[in-house]
Amino acid sequence: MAGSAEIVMAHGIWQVLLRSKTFVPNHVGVYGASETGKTTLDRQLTTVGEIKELGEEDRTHHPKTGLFVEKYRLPKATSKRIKSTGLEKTIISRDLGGHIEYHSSWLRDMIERNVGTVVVVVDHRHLIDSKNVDNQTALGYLVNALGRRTKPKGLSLRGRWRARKYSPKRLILLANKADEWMTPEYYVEWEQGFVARHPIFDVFREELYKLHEMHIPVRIDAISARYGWNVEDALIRGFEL
Ligand SMILES: Nc1nc2c(ncn2[C@@H]2O[C@H](COP(=O)(O)OP(=O)(O)O)[C@@H](O)[C@H]2O)c(=O)[nH]1
Ligand SMILES: [Mg+2]
Repeated sequence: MAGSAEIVMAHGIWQVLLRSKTFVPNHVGVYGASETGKTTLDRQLTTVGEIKELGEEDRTHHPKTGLFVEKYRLPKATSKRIKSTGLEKTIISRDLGGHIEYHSSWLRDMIERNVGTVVVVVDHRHLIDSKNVDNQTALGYLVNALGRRTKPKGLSLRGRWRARKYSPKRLILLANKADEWMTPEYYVEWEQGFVARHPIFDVFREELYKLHEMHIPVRIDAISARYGWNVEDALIRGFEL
């Protein structure tokens, strides 16, 4: 029966395609204000289980390099595999610092690696203290830089060429430390898909609209990097955009 053989063949090819897709490395850039949990997230993706609490000595810093143009030496990007509901992806990311002096290093990282997926990690500090704008500053910087196609200092020749047209394929906004701010009532809403309803996201809406205008799809979700809750699921779902 030729018909069924074709189906078997097609199925085989489909399997191969599916398999190989999981090995295509996706460049992911993880940015956000200091102490939002980027290093914890990086470790969560490389190991499994609860990550120890990180203190001041664990803050991420980069040494200065560059003879003529001052820039920071960025840590090596590492590859991680993430899995969720039968889907598997290989992502490549590196753990950058969140302090303001590193903001332009985020851009440099994004452009040099041609990052397709930008992950912005925020936490609930603006809910605790309404005067704190660390999270808004971080997202605002990125949105502004993407909108203006800001060229960071210290780009390679290739990077400078790419910077003229660079735009990420998607942005995932992750509200971390859900173990601290998520209530049982909100958990129900989150489960039903109404994640965006939580006031933690209110301060970001204007910036998110700007991204929509730039045709960069945005997905928002809640995670707990420290306890590994919803981390891989949120990333994999973000890739659906
Ligand atoms: N409660 C809670 N604390 C977290 C979570 N993720 C990170 N933290 C804590 O937040 C602080 C900053 O984390 P770190 O990963 O160093 O942030 P980074 O500066 O963005 O790299 C540390 O004390 C972490 O233990 C989380 O999911 N829940
Ligand atoms: Mg860090």
